Amino acid sequence: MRALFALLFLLLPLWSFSAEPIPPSSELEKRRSRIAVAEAEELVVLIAGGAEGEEVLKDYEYLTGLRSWGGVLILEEVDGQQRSNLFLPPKDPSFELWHGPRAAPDAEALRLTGVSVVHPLPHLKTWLSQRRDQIQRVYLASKNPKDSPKFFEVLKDSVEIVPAWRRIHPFRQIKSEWEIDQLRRAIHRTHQGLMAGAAIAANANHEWEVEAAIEGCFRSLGSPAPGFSSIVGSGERSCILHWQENNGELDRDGVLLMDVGARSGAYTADITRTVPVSGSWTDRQREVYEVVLEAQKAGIAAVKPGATMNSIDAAARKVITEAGFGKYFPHGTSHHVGMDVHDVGPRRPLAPGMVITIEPGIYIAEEKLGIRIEDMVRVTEDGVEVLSKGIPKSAEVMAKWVKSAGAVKPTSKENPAPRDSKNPSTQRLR
Ligand SMILES: [Mn+2]
Repeated sequence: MRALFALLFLLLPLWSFSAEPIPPSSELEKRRSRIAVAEAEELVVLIAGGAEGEEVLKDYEYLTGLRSWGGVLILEEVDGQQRSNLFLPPKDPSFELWHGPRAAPDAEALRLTGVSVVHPLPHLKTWLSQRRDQIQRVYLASKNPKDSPKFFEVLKDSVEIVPAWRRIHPFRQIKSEWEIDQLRRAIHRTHQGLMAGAAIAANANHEWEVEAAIEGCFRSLGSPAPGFSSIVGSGERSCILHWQENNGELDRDGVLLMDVGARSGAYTADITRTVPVSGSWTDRQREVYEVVLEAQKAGIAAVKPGATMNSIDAAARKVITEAGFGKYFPHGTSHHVGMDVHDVGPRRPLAPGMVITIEPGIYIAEEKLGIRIEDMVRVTEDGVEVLSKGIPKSAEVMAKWVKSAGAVKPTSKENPAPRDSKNPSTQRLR
């Protein structure tokens, strides 16, 4: 029996080492099919990069689903059809000794990615030289600027190199149902982490203890890593917009601001909740909290196709300004979120499938009082869906989260939130 299990284990494809989902090949094919190039004259070239402690180029992962280092994806047009060429490093036992299995140029890579052809990476130079006389323009994405001469020395000097994001990001900005599912999973994990962080606040003395509780919860639920450096600030540090040192003492009479995001695979959540460290709001804290909450709801209500980041910001800002706190709201209200916490542009009116944050805040440094409330929303055909609507945000529940110290146990059950039916600064927050 044990031998049978060992055999089954050996037969598992290398990707099954990853519990995190990768996109089905049909999804990847759909993504690639939107990227058109001129036949014979143009190529889209994505160089994965990657190294120890460094992830691959996001646009490469977006179009291949692969996270292993060293691949190159080239899209070309042949006989009116897109042909996708994936160049992968040959299987290398010495690489795998140090870093584990990685995608190799074989039938399994072909099946998982759905590309037209998989080539061994050493064939790349010959492949390019065969197209030397025709190629006029290359849409290139690479993490390393030195890649350009290295890969294109075989092409003519006159070849125009254009950033590939122009061809990719307008589509990456629109999230598919599969991607929305990933974001829901990341949001669920973030919900659990925020509760764990609030619950420990009553018994902790330092921001790092809260950070550890949050990130420990994320990891225990399978998040590969936090989607960005956690912001955990109490007292005066609640007013530092990107406070990431998280090394201060908890202000027992103050607030605790937690701006964090777990991941699901390549996708990150980005949610902020602010709680009273003591488990009880002061009147002043409560007053400011209610203004931010009202502003956040106004921002959410302004989301619909055709709205802009500016119009949403204006809706949220109006509430804060009219309440007399205008000068204490020094950042923009929204940014796109997806594979990157500040996900790709371009800046344009909102369209169905875009996912953005709504995160107004009021930061009164002289009172050591900073409050931000951040949710993630999806633009729908007729309005907005709050993807993080399962995460409470009322002042009452925020206080209860702290008071219930010890009672909140992270759950490993994946339980995404139910679906909803229904400019002073442009600086973006996390
Ligand atoms: Mn954010």
